[in-house]
Amino acid sequence: MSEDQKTCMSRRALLGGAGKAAVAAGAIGAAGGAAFLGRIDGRGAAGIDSARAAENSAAVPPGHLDTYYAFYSGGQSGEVRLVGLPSARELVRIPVFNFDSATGWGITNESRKVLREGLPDELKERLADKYSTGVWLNGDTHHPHLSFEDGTYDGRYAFINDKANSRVARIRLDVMKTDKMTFIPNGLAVHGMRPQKYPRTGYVFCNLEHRIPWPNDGRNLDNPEKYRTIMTAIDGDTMEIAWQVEVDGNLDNLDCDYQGKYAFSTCYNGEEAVTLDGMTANEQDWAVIFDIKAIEKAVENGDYKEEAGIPVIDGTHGSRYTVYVPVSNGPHGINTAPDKKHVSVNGKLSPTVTVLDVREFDKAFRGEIEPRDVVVAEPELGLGPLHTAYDGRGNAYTTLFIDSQMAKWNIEDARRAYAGEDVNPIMEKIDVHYQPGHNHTSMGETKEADGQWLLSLNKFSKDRFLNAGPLKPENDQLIDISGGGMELVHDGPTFSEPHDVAIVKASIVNPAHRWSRDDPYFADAVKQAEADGVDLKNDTKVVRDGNKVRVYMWSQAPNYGLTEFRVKKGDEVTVFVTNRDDIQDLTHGFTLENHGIAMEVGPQQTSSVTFTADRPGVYWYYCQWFCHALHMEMRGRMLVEA
Ligand code: CUK
Ligand code: CUA
Repeated sequence: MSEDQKTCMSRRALLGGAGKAAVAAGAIGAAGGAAFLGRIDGRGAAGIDSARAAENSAAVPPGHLDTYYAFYSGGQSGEVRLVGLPSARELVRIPVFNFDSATGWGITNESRKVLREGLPDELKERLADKYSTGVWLNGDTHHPHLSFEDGTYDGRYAFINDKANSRVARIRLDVMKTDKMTFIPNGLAVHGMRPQKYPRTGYVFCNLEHRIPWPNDGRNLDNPEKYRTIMTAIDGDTMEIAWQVEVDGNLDNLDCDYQGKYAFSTCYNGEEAVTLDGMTANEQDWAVIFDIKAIEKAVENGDYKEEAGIPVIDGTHGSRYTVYVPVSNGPHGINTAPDKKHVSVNGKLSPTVTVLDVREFDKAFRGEIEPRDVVVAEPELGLGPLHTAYDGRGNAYTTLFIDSQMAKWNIEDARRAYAGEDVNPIMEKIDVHYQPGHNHTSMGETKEADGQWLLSLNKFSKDRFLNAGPLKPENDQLIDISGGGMELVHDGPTFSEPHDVAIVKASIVNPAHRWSRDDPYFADAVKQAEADGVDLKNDTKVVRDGNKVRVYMWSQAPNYGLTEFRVKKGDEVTVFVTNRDDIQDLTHGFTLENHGIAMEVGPQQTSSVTFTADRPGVYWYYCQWFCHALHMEMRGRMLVEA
């Protein structure tokens, strides 16, 4: 526990209240803080009216730390956001598939290397001609999930899908940077995605939602019956694709078990149609279960064909690697409970959630029971169930999109009702505002679900905030579930659809304060410097190599190692900046005026950027992160000779 957390704990004890309900009022989030801030006015937590404080258990006083990290997807912004909970204070944004002006993501050589890995091979060379960017700069992130070991988070990585451009990325939690990106062929729209929970991650399972012809080369445009799609397993350690499984229908969301044996997905288009009417025509769709061990054996034994260089196993109807469990038309979310037994398949078009028992899956694969016999409950909850979260006490919370409600229900009671007993599994419903999609509980997708907090990610905010124009924010609502009920404690506007979020105990994530000098993230720069005989931390040097010029400089508040460098018109210039400041929070930058260039250079980090000096003249570069009283003076000139 950090010093700050200790202080926080002791203050809590001082207040003498019951747990977090007694934490004093304070800033309650990025948007909602102002009203409460006035109550703090430097008196410290002890000076606060505790009755008022108890009104809002989401309050975290200024200077105090949150107890959870929330990893939000950024939806169609293509990024991931790091937020502290319960205050809902946004900490940083982590650029992934998007372009980011602040950090130079999409500009620096280090980020472009990662982004280029996420291009399909056939575009790696061609894209540079077609678009000046040379990389894709949009994405659509939906499902942030952290790496696991033995059923709980291990603090190494976060993974995130890109529905827009069929990619999966990995974020290193030590530096909160995207370090790998994988493009997935043989389908379109990477949607459902989960890391393996046991024994560790391991695989990252990814669904491709939209069917396309194989090969997708123009010969089968008008023959949807020839379209196919696949589930993909990526190796989370190498980010290489391990194998794929072809399925019938399509693949929406995905989860996996706590035993390391099965992954399972929802399918809303068993019809394999290409129009809305077609996709919703049948009364039933299904959830498909994948037998991971059997698939691994199939790969070992060569029971596959190769598509785009990847082993593709046949998992269509009749395959021994899959079981198709019929459920009502159009299921959506699929969520494994922390009890390690139950899986909720959320009905979407049906008012029900279909509960599967993973302990029955072996029998279904052996053909001893019918696929549908793995269903052990099917409570009717309300209209538009999309996703389910859990509190670790045997209860489930399901979002009802159409009803704009959160339904709390008990899993055992739902089983008893399904078995014919006269019990109502629904415990409580509350209104949320409005149209919830995903929800998530603190540690709720791990075996350590702690039943403290529930987030409802609502697609519409309507009248809940100041009118921001035609494009309004979403509304993410924080619900306190620690007391056994559901108490709505905070509204938080979010922009550009965070579909999903993972809420993680703060102690599990341990980011660094500074970069390590031998970090692989900028190893290429270090290697180039060695070849040029440059000590990055101590030398400044301009190396000419034909019309390639490499400029090396360090930064140390408020100075650059070089206050000018001289190149010729037409030179391909690479600038390396190494921040030799070792002080926490002392980030510098390098912005080159009128060249579209900016980069972040964190403590002990090296960043580099390559561009063509195509216009003679004087161009200033300056530091764009306010680092020192003389920050404005931290600048230098690039002199471009005609
Ligand atoms: S999906 Cu968005 S509400 Cu992409 Cu997880 Cu369900
Ligand atoms: Cu360095 Cu501002």
